Amino acid sequence: MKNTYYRDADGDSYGNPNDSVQACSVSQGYIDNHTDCDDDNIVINPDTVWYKDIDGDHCSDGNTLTQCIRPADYYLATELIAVSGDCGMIMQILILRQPRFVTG
Ligand SMILES: [Ca+2]
Ligand SMILES: [Ca+2]
Ligand SMILES: [Ca+2]
Repeated sequence: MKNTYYRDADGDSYGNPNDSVQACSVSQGYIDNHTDCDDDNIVINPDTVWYKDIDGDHCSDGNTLTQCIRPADYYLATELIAVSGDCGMIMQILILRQPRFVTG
């Protein structure tokens, strides 16, 4: 009895639904699942965590989605400066480090 195996070109262990073979056993470069939406990119798969950055300053507000297709206004961790805090913490630290001038 033959099974269907799917091409896993990028090696992320998720197969390409549009590229399958019928075989008795799994062969090199093929896998028994078909949930990779981008089989040319190892970092894009159904376990990919996307970080929300709606204002485009490369700092996420900490909201995430885990799915294959990139949602609108979401980015990979590697595309961002920070994955939480939305740069607010960084700005706050910078402000706190400023020398304080006593007035009055
Ligand atoms: Ca793949
Ligand atoms: Ca992939
Ligand atoms: Ca942001």
